[in-house]
Amino acid sequence: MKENKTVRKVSILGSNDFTGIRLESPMNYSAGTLGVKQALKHSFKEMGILRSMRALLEMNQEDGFDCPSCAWPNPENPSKIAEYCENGAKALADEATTKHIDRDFFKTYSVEQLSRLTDYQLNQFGRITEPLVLRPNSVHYEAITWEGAYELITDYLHRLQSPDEAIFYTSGRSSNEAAYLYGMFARAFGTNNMPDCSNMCHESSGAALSETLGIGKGSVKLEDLYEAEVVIVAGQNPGTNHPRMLSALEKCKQNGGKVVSINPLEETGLVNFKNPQKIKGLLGQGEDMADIHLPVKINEDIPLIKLILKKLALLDAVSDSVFDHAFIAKYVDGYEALMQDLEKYDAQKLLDQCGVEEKKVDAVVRLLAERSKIVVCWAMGLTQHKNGVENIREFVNLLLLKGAIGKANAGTCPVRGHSNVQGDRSVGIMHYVSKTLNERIEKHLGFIPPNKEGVDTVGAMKAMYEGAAKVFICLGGNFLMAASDTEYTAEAIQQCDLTVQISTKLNRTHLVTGRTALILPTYGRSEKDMKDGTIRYLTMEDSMGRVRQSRGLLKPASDDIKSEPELIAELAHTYFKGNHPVDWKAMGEDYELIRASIDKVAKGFMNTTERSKGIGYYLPNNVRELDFSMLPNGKAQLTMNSLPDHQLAKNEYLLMTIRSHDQFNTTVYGLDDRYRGVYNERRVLFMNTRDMKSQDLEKLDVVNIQSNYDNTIRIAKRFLVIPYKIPKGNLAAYFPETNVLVPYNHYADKSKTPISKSIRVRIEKVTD
Ligand SMILES: Nc1nc2c(c(=O)[nH]1)N[C@H]1C(S)=C(S)[C@@H](COP(=O)(O)OP(=O)(O)OC[C@H]3O[C@@H](n4cnc5c(=O)[nH]c(N)nc54)[C@H](O)[C@@H]3O)O[C@H]1N2
Ligand SMILES: Nc1nc2c(c(=O)[nH]1)N[C@H]1C(S)=C(S)[C@@H](COP(=O)(O)OP(=O)(O)OC[C@H]3O[C@@H](n4cnc5c(=O)[nH]c(N)nc54)[C@H](O)[C@@H]3O)O[C@H]1N2
Ligand SMILES: [Mo]
Repeated sequence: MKENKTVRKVSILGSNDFTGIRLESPMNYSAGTLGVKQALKHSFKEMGILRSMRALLEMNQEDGFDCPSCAWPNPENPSKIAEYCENGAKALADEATTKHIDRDFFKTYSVEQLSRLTDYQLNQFGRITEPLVLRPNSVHYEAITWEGAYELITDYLHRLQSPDEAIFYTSGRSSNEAAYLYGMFARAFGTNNMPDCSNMCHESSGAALSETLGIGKGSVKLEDLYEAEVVIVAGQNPGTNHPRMLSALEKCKQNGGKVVSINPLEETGLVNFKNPQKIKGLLGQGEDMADIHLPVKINEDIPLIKLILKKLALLDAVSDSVFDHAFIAKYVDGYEALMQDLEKYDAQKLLDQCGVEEKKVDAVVRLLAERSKIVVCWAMGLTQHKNGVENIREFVNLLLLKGAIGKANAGTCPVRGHSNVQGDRSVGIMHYVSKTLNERIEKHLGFIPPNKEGVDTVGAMKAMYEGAAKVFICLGGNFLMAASDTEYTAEAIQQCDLTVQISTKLNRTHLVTGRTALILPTYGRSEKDMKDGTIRYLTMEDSMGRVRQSRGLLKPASDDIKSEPELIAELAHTYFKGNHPVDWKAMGEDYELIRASIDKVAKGFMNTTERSKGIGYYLPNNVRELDFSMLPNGKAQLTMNSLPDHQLAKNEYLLMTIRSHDQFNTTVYGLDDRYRGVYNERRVLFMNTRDMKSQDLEKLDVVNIQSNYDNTIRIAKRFLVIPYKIPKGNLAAYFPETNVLVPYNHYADKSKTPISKSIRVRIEKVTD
């Protein structure tokens, strides 16, 4: 154990007391009137009725603001009454809450006291309303002026021996304007140390798609889903995490499309959906969603897809029309090699390994054999594994063989998480070096950016842990709880001299800090950003590459908080003392200047101020144009991906860490997971009844979960066992309570995304 540089005795994990569980059967439909009721309940409680109604009516509307929850796009003609979902409404209520905290709150409560609470309790305190500082020998945050805060950061930055001793983290809720200024400030300061939440999220998708299709983003537009013939939803729980996607799937089904779900769990949203925007849905008639559900074992998607490809290849050998040979000949590289490789695999072994019944696999094969307008949607169930990149490449193989790329109603759909995570990357938040971006920065911004690769999330943890980084600045997020290996990450953060959180609400990363810590409170999406009597707006990019404006309308939580772009600009101005080729201050005041700069520097952006109005504009996407000229032989790449090999000993399981229905990542809105039938408790472990029997466990027994990697034992304490329909040998529990189990040094090859969905664990009954 390293010596902790801070004197504070904070609790890293907070309380693990049980909260009074109640169990019901998992629900067999999502949304409906109950969804609407839940949405309004949260809103009214947090924001009051008037504020709620005003805000909800503007959310996702043309002149309104972008929902702060997920990155699912808005339709071109949004429903005038309610273009939001239950969880979007919760996200809004959470940010626009009328509960506030300030210096008096922190005078009353020390960080030590607060750290003993749960994440749920911390979030309940409400919005932070003024800048605060935690001084080295203190356990209480106290007020600081904005100027004082900028000077303090400047002072610490100047004291570093090298710019690489500072790290600039970004969470994906920031606007393009904020992320751009932030990324450019980090570079002007001299480092590419820009980890972002994407490293823990869709980085595997970016890596796989860049390599096979030449762009790290998806290729479909929202409207493509409406008339797709088959939509595969793999490793994703849209009912909870992207509820508005269900309206798109509903349209697809009404047009005769079929939906296939590939998931160890039969997630409620994929069973039946009662669309709350339609009378029919409100009256209780839903649309059955997944036509076929393949309950694949955790991380056995590759064997499953290989089996499907083998079966399709056999059919193709007879008819020659199952694969799109004209498309393959013109656009695809590696066909023969892939066919030969497939022959190496034994169909029966693949079947046994993936754990799905053959008749279900055959049903999907029949669907795919006859149809070619295929969309594959996926999220964390594919990306957060050791072979996360290969998982996605295998699905790309399927699409390429079917010619389901670069045409209407077909293609790739990595469903993004944070509402602007894709935009942040597009405007320059990345730890690696892009030569063209650097050239443009030099040309248009007039300074030479660093050309040494920076650290990603895993690299950041390690650098702080080892003392190689001393200042840690976070544009949003909750790094401590989002990153893997919570106890290691806590030690890492506590090694820092200064940690800075630019944030809206209190979370654990504000309590487990460097020697000195700052909180710089900022506006939420829904808040009105006024400057000299005019409203300013920001832009975001949705999951499908469309850039749109977002304009808040609510009164900000306080007069003493600042917009993200403005505070970043002021910090940069203070740091450079006005002596830098970029006029930071002017940009912080006038976002049009930022957008004009983005247009020149970031790839694909053009005339953004004009074009982002209304429904916005799409950034260029080579896959939509069938342009693969940047890839070997100028073609899309088929790849050969090996089978996962989890050598599980007796009584070892694979654990996936998933989201409940009442949380947004580390922000816990409530203690229910309605669709899965769990109420008032988060410390639960979903388990197959046969496994429970063989481990001699009863419902609601208390267990500790334990992982052992490289002879380091990590333990997540006190979870209640719940019998659940999950494949034998597999377990599920919620993130972030189980992040303690994820070893910091085990992650996906190539993307370094932590293995949060396939952690090898044992469980141990707690008897006292
Ligand atoms: N309300 C709400 N919305 C959110 C979020 C939130 O926390 N709350 N988070 C946002 C963010 S940042 C993200 S990235 C997305 C996350 O969206 P999801 O990826 O849907 O979120 P998870 O809960 O991690 O769910 C992963 C799903 O993958 C399945 N799965 C796990 N392992 C495997 C596997 O090996 N194979 C297959 N085929 N399936 C598997 C799980 O059963 C689960 O259904 O949602 C975004 N939207
Ligand atoms: N075990 C496990 N770990 C995971 C995952 C998993 O599935 N399993 N998922 C991973 C994924 S997909 C992701 S994306 C990461 C998420 O990682 P992060 O993005 O770091 O975490 P969040 O919980 O989304 O951050 C929430 C905090 O952001 C701040 N915030 C909210 N809105 C705003 C805003 O508008 N501006 C600013 N400046 N701050 C704001 C609030 O203070 C809030 O407490 O976690 C990852 N970690
Ligand atoms: Mo994410």
